[in-house]
Amino acid sequence: MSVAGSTSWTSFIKSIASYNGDLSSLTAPPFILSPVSLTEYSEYWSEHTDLLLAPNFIDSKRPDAALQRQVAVTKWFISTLRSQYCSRNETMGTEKKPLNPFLGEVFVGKWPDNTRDSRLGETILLSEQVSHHPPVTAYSIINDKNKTLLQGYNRIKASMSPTSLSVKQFGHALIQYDNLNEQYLVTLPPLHIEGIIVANPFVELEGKSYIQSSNGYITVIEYSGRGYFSGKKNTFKARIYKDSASSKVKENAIYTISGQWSNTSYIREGSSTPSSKDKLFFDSTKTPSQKLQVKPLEEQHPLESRKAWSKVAEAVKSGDYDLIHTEKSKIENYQRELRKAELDGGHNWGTRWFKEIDLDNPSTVGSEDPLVKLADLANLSTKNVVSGSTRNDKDDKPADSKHWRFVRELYDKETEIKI
Ligand code: HCR
Repeated sequence: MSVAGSTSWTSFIKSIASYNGDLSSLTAPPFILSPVSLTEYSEYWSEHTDLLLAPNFIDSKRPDAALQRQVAVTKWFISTLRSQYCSRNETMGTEKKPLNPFLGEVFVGKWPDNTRDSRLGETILLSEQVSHHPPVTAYSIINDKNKTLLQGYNRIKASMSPTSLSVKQFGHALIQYDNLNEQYLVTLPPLHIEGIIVANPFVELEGKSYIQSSNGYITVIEYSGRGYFSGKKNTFKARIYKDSASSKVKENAIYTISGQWSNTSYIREGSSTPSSKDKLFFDSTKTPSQKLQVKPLEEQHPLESRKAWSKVAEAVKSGDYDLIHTEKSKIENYQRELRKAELDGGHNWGTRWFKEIDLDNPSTVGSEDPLVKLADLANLSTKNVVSGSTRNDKDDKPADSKHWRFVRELYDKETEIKI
């Protein structure tokens, strides 16, 4: 790194010290900026559409069909992690600071069915920045052919320790397999960014996340970085239990899966740790992700991420700091004007496809929200707290019970944004 580069890196590290999850407070040198907005990250949930839809194709007459669906959902979830947490390192060399989405920004696209028998059908992604302070991205992944819907939202809270940035995720994902009348709650793992001091940042997952099925089955996934389980990076151990009560004792596990989410993992029955002699569970190196198909820029609406950020993205790619600043300021100033006009006119920005529900206020909820039943089964908090907080644990602090939900009718009425 040049002397100039290292100087701006030092001021970046200083700005990180007070970073709380609001990307606008981070002044990063150009080489650490990504030309991609955070609204695009929602795509990572379904780059293995076949695995997301797989539970629909498990023979429901099998006596262990529900358990095999839990295994399938676990496999899908593990398959998402490489894109979610490694893809910037793989495509751009290191983790990068994404563009900070503006309120109302959307990112949409589709995964066409590429199977010979067309059994998957088309899957679409709707991602929307539903809040700017604090930044919240909500998304919905819809496959009508198999009556499958994955929806969720996330926001982050960050804090700097002496050498790494610690990130807690708020929000969750919910999957509905309507043909199976089955729902799943997926919680989001904590993470930290290592390698900041040496200007080579990368993500390590930590702690736990859960996948709770409406059938009772629960998968408990424990993450560790380099060293803890096996000396290898990006390792995890997932155990599938009959229900949350039996998950209190590891020996009750029906299946144990272990390995690297960015590489290979193995599965075996029972609670002992599988090795490479056991059955291969997932090999992310041999399972290429299917990229979302996004319309060319000329066909995009001004609120669509790539269209809105195109000039900034070009400036980032060419490393032109002044131009990045000029183009970003245009977007930010326009957003400020919009907010002021809304304030003057006495109305708020209306979100497009998502609405905020408040579990403490039944009139906002409609029919029963799946989170209530699933969090109950998993003994997880239904409050707006760190994702995966168990009831009454240290992160289940006094908080509201507001969550973002997809409203299908709003999308059905959409006339401006085309997929
Ligand atoms: C923490 C992070 C922004 C948030 C990103 C999230 C949590 C967003 C939701 C996705 O579903 C999952 C996800 C994956 C990313 O790994 C995570 C990002 C990693 C880095 C980025 C920081 C804000 C970047 C800080 C700047 C770095 C270079 C030190």
